[in-house]
Amino acid sequence: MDSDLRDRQRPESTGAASSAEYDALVIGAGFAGLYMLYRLRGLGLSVRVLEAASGIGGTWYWNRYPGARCDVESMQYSYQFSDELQQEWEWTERYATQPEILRYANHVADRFDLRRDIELDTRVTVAAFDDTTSRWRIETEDGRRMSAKFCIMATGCLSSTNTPKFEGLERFAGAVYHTGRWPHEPVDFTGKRVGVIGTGSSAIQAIPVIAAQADHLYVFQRTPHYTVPARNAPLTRDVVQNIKANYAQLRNNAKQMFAGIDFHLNQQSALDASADERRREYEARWQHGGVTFMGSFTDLLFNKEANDTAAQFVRDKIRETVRDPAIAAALSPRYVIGCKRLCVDTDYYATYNRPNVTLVDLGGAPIEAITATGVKVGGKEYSVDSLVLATGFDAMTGALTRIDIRGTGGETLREKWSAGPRAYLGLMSAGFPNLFMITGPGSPSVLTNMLPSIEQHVEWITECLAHLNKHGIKQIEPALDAENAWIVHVNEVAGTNLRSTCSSWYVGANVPGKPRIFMPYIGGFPAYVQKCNEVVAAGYAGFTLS
Ligand code: NA7
Repeated sequence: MDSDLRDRQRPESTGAASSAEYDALVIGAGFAGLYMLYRLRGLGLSVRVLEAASGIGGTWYWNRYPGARCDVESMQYSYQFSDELQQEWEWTERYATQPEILRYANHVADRFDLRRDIELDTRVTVAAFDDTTSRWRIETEDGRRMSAKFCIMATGCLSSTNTPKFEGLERFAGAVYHTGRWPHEPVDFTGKRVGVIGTGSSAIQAIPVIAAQADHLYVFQRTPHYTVPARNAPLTRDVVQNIKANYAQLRNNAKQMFAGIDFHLNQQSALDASADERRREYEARWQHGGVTFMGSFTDLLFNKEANDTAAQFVRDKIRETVRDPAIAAALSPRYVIGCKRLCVDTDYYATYNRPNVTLVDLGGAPIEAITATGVKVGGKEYSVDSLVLATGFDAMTGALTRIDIRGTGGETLREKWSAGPRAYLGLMSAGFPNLFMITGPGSPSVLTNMLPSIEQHVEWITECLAHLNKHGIKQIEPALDAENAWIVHVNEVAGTNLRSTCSSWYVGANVPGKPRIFMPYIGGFPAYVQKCNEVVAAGYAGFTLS
């Protein structure tokens, strides 16, 4: 490629000085950043990936809390861009643990020789578009500067942690951990009284493991979450070989599915089934394990009455599992199942039968204070030696708005998004030319298997840059009316789905003061991909190319 795209080409892999100029800078070396680097190299561009962490892997680098594993099955939560890669890598369990996923990310980096263009320990603080040069100027926390024609945010949807401003937290004398920033050294809770704040997906994975080790575990629950058993197990050779023999078929089937995951979706309405049929279907899915429980019937996320039948099934399971009826009742959610992301667990509810576990139900009230020695709730202090904040993330927007991103005329992304994220297709935002987001707000992202969604975005961006190059186009950004129309559509579709009806991180409700907007696109992976392809086929409809 000898063209405009390479107008600041540097020799590759020089361990380049940080004041350097590149064709493209990619922020983040998780699954999105790694694949983006691979594809940009394929275009012949000079690329640098900037990563705040001391290692690659993104969310899987940080989230190393006890019990951390993916809730999408490992054979599907993996790249498909290279058949050699998917044939040679051996997943060992139905749901991969965090260490195994991190090993996989590192294997990919080595296999495709990616490390030489990744700068670790490099936190980006500023990304500013220079109107005169049409280039992105990047500043890092340690004061380095670099620039690029294209800036690609591979910053992740669940990477900016949410630490609530608990009164007195800084006074706590013991150790404080956040599940999303877990230390690399082993943490030993043996003989300790531990407090876990939060009962989302991270907590639900960590609680059974911590309970087995700690002297006593107090769980501070603001809202109960629904969770279904994972039924995790080692993958047998036969299962792996069967999948590998038909991998392309599996991947294609997955792409036709709403969530980008291949599974059997029952096309029947829950309300057309008899009570017995419903129970059999829910029981079979409960025994099978995993999030595909929500595929028991076709209307669980569209019809409240249908949803109630699944929610009641899970509440019955909680009552059967948890011996103390008062604890079972406190653990039983009353809102729409699947509204907050459905969790997947190993022995979560049964953990509350242990004599060393206490559920402290906040009943929707805030934690009063953290003292030097414990957690104060309703006037009572629970003494703990260690605190685990399983309080989640400033999801989807946090990693972007924490960077001072400035577009044309100096407009900041933070200001532009102050009433909620605004992006066309979740890929670009008007006023920020040549700045791309991978799985940004307004794309299916967190509602899907992240790996195929990441690959689809990376491939779309790659094709787009190749198009710009071929036609000598210097700049691309969304037209404001197309962006506005997409946001209207994102909101309209959200309104048809029960997922928009509760206080979840999908709507930003977990972060005080965050505008309440359903952020991901809930129209499904196939419809979204079709829209992206149509936009390209129509000559990048809705984008301004100059
Ligand atoms: P989540 O799902 O956002 O869970 C966070 C939990 O922390 C949740 O139970 C919250 O209660 C609770 N929380 C948050 N702030 C507070 C305060 N101020 N006081 C008490 N409790 C609080 O984060 P996870 O890390 O578990 O999972 C995130 C995603 O990662 C998950 O969906 C998977 O996709 C992977 P709330 O429900 O808001 O009342």
